[in-house]
Amino acid sequence: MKNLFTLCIWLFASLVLFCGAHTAAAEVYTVKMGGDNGQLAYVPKVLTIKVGDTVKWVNNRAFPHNVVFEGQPELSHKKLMQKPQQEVETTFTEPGEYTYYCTPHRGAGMVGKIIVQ
Ligand SMILES: [Cu+2]
Repeated sequence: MKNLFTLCIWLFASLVLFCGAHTAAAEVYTVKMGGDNGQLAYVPKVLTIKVGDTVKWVNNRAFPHNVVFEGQPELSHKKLMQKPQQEVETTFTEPGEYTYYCTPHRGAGMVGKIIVQ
């Protein structure tokens, strides 16, 4: 009887741990478009996240900007953002390294990378 009780406790604890691990909240990370000093850059330039996390790009300075992952329209936001604090977001569901750029400022070095682990 005592063993059965122990088993039940163990099963319950395992269930709680298992569910907890699978409902761990996905994070939302913010990338500024345009440095605070007006620099044509994504800040941070390289961002490491986990599968299921979301990246939110927010218009900061020197816009218009956009977010283009070459060959991956489902991740991209090609429409130029003209308004202050305008934002777009993408949720990443596959691990990998994703480089992206801003169409008008690519030549000026406005490129970024999302590393999804
Ligand atoms: Cu730009």
